[in-house]
Amino acid sequence: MSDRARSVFRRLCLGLFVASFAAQSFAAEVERWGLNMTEGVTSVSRNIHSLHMNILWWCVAIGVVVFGVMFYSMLVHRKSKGAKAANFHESTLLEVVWTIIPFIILGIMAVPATATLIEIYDSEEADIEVLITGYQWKWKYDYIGQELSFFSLLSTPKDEIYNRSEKNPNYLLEVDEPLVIPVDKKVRFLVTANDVIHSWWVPDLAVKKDAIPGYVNAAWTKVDKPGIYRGQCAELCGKDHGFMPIVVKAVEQQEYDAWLAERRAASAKLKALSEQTFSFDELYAQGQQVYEQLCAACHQANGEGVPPMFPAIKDSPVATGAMDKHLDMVINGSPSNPTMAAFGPQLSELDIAAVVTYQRNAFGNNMGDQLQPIDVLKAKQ
Ligand code: HEC
Ligand SMILES: [Cu+2]
Repeated sequence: MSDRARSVFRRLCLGLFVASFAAQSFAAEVERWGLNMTEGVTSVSRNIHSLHMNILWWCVAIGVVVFGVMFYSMLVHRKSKGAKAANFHESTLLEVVWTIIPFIILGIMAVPATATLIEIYDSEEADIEVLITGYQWKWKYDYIGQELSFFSLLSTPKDEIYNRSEKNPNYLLEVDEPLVIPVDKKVRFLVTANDVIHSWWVPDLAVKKDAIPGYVNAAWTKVDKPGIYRGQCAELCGKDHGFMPIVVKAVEQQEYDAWLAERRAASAKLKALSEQTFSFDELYAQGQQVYEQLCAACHQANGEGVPPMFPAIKDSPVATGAMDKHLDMVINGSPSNPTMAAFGPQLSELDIAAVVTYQRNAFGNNMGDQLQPIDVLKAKQ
C-alpha cells in the first residue's frame, strides 16, 4: 500500500467510526422521541417493523455508496487539482452493471415484502369475528354470532378538552367501552362505515383499514400479549375526527369468556328494561347523560346549538312541538339533512325515550311531558 492510500484508508476508518457513533446516538434519540414505527404485539406487526428496518438500512447503504462515490469524485478529481474528465460514450459493461445490481436489490426486497403482504391479507379461518362500523364520531363493535354489539365513545372529560383541568396521559385516547379480544386467537375485523369514510387504525396491531360506507373490508389480528392498545380514526371524517379514538383490550381467554358473558347479560337486561315504566326524574337524568354523550357535540351542552349549522334545542320548534314529530326526528334522523343522523338503530328504547324527555324539558323548554320506552318501541314498529 502506498503512503497516500494508507492515509486515505486511515481517514476513511476514522470517518466511519465517527459516523457510526453519531448514528448510534441519533438512533437513541429517535427512540426517545418515539419517531420510529412501533414493533407492536403481533407477528404481522413485527414482520412489518423488521421489513421497514431492513429496507431502511438498504436505503442507507445505497445512499452511503452512491453519495460516497459522488463526493469522493467531486473532491478528489476537482478542477483546481487539474483533473481531466474521462471522455467516453456508451459503456455496455457499466449499463449492464447498473441495471443488474438494482434488479438484484429489488428482488431481495420483494421477497419479505410479498410474504408480509400475503400474511396481512390472509384473514381466513378466524376464531372470532367483529364487525366494526365507523360513525360520526364513534365506533360500533358487533361480535358476530354473539348477539353483542355496543358503541365505543370518547371518554376524555370535557374539562380536560377545554383546558379547565390537567390532561391525563391517555388524553383523547380513551373510551368508555373498549373492544375486548382474547390473546392468541385469530380475530377477524370486518370494517365498514355508516356515514362517511373513516379508518380503523391501531399501530400496535398493525391494522389500518379504511371504513367505507357500502363496503366491507377485512383485516385480522392475533395479539400475543395481554394489554391495552390504543389507536385513532385515520381518515379525516369531519368536525370530531380527532375525538373518536380506539381502545383494544387484549385479555386471556378466561377473562374474555367472563367479560362476554357479563356483557351479554347486561344487554339482555337492557332489553328487559324497555318493558318497564320510568319516573320523569329517571328519564330526565338518563336523558341528560345520553344528550351529553351523543347530542351535545352538535347541539351543545347548553342546548343552544351552533346555528345555522346545528339548530338550538332550546325553544326549538321540534322539541317544543308535537311529540311524534320530535320522536320521529330522533329515530329516523332529519329527512333533509343527513348530519342529523337516525338514532333509532343506535340507541336503546330507553335511551331514546330519555333523551327526548330531556330535550323537551331542559334548557327552559318545560314542556312537562315525557316518553316511555314502550312508546319508542311502538314508534319504531
Ligand atoms: C352531528 C351533529 C348532530 C348530532 C350529534 C345530533 N344532531 Fe340533532 N340535528 C343536527 C342537525 C344538523 C339538525 C338540523 C336538521 C334539519 O335541518 O333538518 C338537527 C336537528 C335536531 C332536532 C330538531 C331541531 C329543530 O328545531 O329543527 C332535534 C330534536 C334533534 N336534532 C335531536 C337530536 C338528538 C336527540 C341528538 C342526540 C341523540 C342529536 N340531535 C344529535 C345535528 C346533530
Ligand atoms: Cu372517523
